[in-house]
This record gives sequence, structure tokens and C-alpha cells, in this order.
Amino acid sequence: MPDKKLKGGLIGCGFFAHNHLHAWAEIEGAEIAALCDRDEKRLEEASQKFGIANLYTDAAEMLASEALDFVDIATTVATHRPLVELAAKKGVAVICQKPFAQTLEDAQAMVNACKAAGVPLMVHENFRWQSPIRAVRAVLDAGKLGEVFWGRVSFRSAYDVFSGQPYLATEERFIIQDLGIHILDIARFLFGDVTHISAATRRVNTNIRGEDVATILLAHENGATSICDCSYATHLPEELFPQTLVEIDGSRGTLRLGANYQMIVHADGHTQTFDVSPKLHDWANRPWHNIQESVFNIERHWTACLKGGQQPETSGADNLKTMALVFAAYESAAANLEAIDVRLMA
Ligand code: NAD
Ligand code: 89V
Repeated sequence: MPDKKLKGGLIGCGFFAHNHLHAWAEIEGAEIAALCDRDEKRLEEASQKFGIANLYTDAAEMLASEALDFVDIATTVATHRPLVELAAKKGVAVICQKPFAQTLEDAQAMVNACKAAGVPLMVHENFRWQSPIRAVRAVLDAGKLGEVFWGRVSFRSAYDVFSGQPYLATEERFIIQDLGIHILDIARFLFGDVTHISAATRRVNTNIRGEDVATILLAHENGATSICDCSYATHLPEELFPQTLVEIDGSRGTLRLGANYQMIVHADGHTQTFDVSPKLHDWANRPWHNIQESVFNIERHWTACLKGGQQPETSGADNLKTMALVFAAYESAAANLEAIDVRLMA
């Protein structure tokens, strides 16, 4: 007999949730059985597009009426804590979009609430689930580069993210909280946890409120040093949005994940080039397909973890460490690049 499908409820049917819904429709072991959005128009649009009939404008009502195995929260950050705590109270497992929280206190409270309720909690931190980033990690795991001593994770673009996500232009904090968070998480994923961080930020685009450029230096527990740099003010001859580029130097060789998903590994005197392009799902659209594929990958991971009783890779507890980097980066930038000891935070 085939495994019973897990039943999920999606909260927040906005811009990015459509990617969640497309990906869920392809996940074998799970289905979205109900939708919730306090905006009826958005709720109706998603219902029509994805053929989901159980609709709610109130998350508490959805949780009271539906027998759900999990909720997938795709609202913006201000609503994460009340929604996560609501699901925990009902004993329902939770996926929560990034940025998980606006303060470390809120993030810790959500982790505590889910732990006390005994429900799994995963943060939808999907960039590390992009297949080019997994390919980089596989090279490291194979030990091909020897001891890694330096890395760079870089995202530089002038793509107009504000038309799809207008809130990004009006928040006091922008690039580190929205995008740098992914880049910092990739640095943790590739080079390990961090002891100290320094950052400088700048706002180039005067039409937005927050910073749109950040340069961040990380000292990792294993002695490696990395740079995370991100910009939405960088006009390149070829616009690479939303590609993350990676450089790694190790004692036996180097790795470069360059433009258009070309990965070059030079180790022990031999050079190999790999095309690590992401899969283009039927529903995906370029240039977003890299991110869209990672949504499918992280949802599949969640489904396997929930069925198998394992902790997801980007559990709430794990994400506290990424959140600590975000807050420490802002603290450092406000104090003119002062080095912050992040071990004292998470
Ligand atoms: P959005 O504003 O377009 O959509 C959010 C939706 O949530 C809205 O329709 C709103 O009405 C609804 N909502 C808000 N509070 C609610 C509540 N209490 N109950 C029910 N519905 C509620 O935002 P978006 O651009 O889709 O972003 C959502 C989240 O996804 C953000 O946290 C953003 O950072 C994140 N995001 C992640 C990625 C990624 O790759 N991981 C990409 C884009 C956006
Ligand atoms: O991934 C994100 O959170 C998006 C984008 C890639 C546009 O920054 O907001």
C-alpha cells in the first residue's frame, strides 16, 4: 500500500507562495490540502490556479477545521512568530519562510515553542538547496581541495527585486536581512560555523530605505576565513540574478563556481570544468529557476524528514546560528566594522 500523503496547509498566498505551491504539486509524499490568506483576492487566485478548495482567511480557523500534518508559512517576517506559536500550540509541524525573525529573541521563542510542543520546525532557508551549491559541497566532502583556508560567497546584481516584492524597498533593513541571510547560510553550510564577524554596509539606491550593499568578513571555527558580499546596486555587463558565485582555496587546490553555473575545480595539478546548471522545472521561469528548483528540493527534504522522524537540515535551532550572523553583521556595520563574537549570541 502506498504511503499516506502528508497534508499541509499553506499560510500566505503572495508573490513567493506560488513557487511553494508549484513545487508541492510535484512532491509525491505530501499535498497542500488548505490555503490561508487574510487577503481574499490572493486566496481566491491561488485557489483557482492550484485547484485547492479549502480556503481560510484566518490561520486559527484553518488549524481548528483541518486535520493537518504541517503548515507552510509563506508570509513576511512580522507575522512569523504568532503563526509559528499558533501551529505549535495546535501540535502541528511547521515550515517557516526566511527571514525567520526580526530579533534573536523572537527566533529563540519560536524554537522553544516548537520544542516544548514536540513539533518539528524547519526554516525555509532554500539557497543552500540550490543544486550548484550542493555540487560545491560535494567537492568539499570528497576532500578534493585539501584543507580549506579561504572562501568567498558572492551575489552582485542590479535586478529589480522591488517590483515583485515592494516591501523590500520600505523596510529599514534590506540586503543582509533579505538576501545576505542566504549568503551567510551558504557560508556556514560550506565552511562551518562562525566565531567572529565584521561588516560594512551602504545604501547606493536612494529610492529605497535600507542598505543595498554589504561586505562581510567571517572567521570560521575551523580557522578558515571567508567573505560574503552582496549588492543590488551592481550593474554588470551580464546580469547574473539570482546566481550565487563561490570561490574556495584549499591546501590541494581551488574551486570556482562562476557565471552561468560553470564550476571549475583545480586540484593536484588537474583542472576539471563542470556544468552544474539547475533543473528547469516545467513550471519554472528563467532566471528564477535556480531558486525555484531549491524550493522543490527543500520541500522534498522536509517531507522525507517528517516521514522519517529526522531533524531537517535547516531546523529552527540551526537557523538561530544564521540569524545570529545577520544581527551581528548589522551590529558590526553600525560600529564601523567592529568584530563581533557571534558565539556569545546564538
Ligand atoms: P507577499 O507580501 O507577496 O505575500 C505574503 C502574503 O501573506 C500576503 O498575501 C498576505 O496577505 C499574507 N499574510 C500576511 N499575514 C498573514 C496572516 N497572518 N494570515 C494569513 N495570511 C497572511 O510576500 P512574499 O514576497 O511572497 O514573501 C513572503 C516571504 O517569503 C517573506 O518572508 C520573504 O522574505 C520570503 N521569500 C523567500 C524567498 C526565498 O527564496 N526563500 C524568495 C522570496 C520571498
Ligand atoms: O530569496 C529571497 O529571499 C528573495 C530574493 C532572491 C529576491 O532576494 O527576496
